[in-house]
Amino acid sequence: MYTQAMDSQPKDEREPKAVRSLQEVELERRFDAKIDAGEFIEAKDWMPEHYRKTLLRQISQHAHSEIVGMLPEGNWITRAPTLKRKAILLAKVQDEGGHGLYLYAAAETLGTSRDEMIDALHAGKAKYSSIFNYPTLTWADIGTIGWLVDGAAIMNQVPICRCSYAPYARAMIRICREESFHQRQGFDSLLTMMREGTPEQRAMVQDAVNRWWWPSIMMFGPPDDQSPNSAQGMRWGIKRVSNDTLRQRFVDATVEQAKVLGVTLPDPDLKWNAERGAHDFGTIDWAEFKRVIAGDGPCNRERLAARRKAWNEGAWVREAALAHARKLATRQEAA
Ligand code: FAQ
Repeated sequence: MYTQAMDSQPKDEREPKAVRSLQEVELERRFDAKIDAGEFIEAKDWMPEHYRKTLLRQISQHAHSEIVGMLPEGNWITRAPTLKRKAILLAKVQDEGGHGLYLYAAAETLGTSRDEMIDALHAGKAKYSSIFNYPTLTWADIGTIGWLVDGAAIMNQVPICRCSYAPYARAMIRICREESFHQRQGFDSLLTMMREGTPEQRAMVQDAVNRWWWPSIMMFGPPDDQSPNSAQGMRWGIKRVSNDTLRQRFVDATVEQAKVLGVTLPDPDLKWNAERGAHDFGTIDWAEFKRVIAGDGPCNRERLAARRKAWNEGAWVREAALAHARKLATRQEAA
């Protein structure tokens, strides 16, 4: 069970100690040797406190992103243009909810309960991906999210299937399979509009691509030389590939897909650099990125308000489930 390791240590024992015992030094030596040998760490294995906290931060942020990420797309379920597109979108949004649940369960193995993580999100203390703070203005935004946002998510998440923490790596294998369907359905929706649509529909796709391109390439996080968590994350095998390398891979793959779609990526500096064997691209507006992750993006307040409302309105379901569980336990005790 994912929750076996939960609260197995009292909180004060998890705080870093100034003086480490010989036993702890030896445990850390063995842990480092396991990481160096490319072995996985399981929930019940000893791990340094900083490793546990780093994972908890990343996995819970990732879980929150999946759950908040349901909102911009969920907004379009009732307005999908055909039954086929509606069924696809419903399945996709449900998948994102499922991804959030696998990830909260993986994070719980590190000793923090789902309620604590959700409280941190609702209090505005926990981060979630910057990308979900942008609005979905037209139906073309839905295809564009699938193509660009899920495309960026896959690029970032495939290496996490080899993360050193096994419960996270296992969750990511299933998530990546589903993300791949998400990317394909987005591309397919845009291709239909570009090939079979009216000039207005084609213009709608181009407008959506213009608005989502830069936020999508921000998803990979700050440049490597300004990424405070990267060095240690790479050392521990939590991160396998750097923010800038993944961003570059995404740009290179997407340029070719944009040609097939017949859309222009909104960057006049985007061009092939034969010497580097990669595309050069323009300067990312990091001031905008910082504003969005600090809570001041176009939809931050709306997203958190929607999450809090859903949580409050779902209280009766949680209470009923707990009451049912208590009733069953009492019956089993009596039997
Ligand atoms: N947004 O030192 P680094 C999806 C923060 S899921 C907000 O480089 P790290 C599926 C970072 O947390 C999308 N904050 O950090 C879907 C750190 O802050 P902290 C989510 C960001 O952890 C599709 C600070 O900046 N994916 O899309 C962002 O080494 C469609 C410094 O950054 C994941 O979470 C950002 N974009 O690298 C769902 C994947 N970037 O915590 C619905 C797992 C950075 O120190 C619809 N996570 N920050 O206060 C990761 O791979 C990493 O955590 C990174 C950041 C790469 C996101």
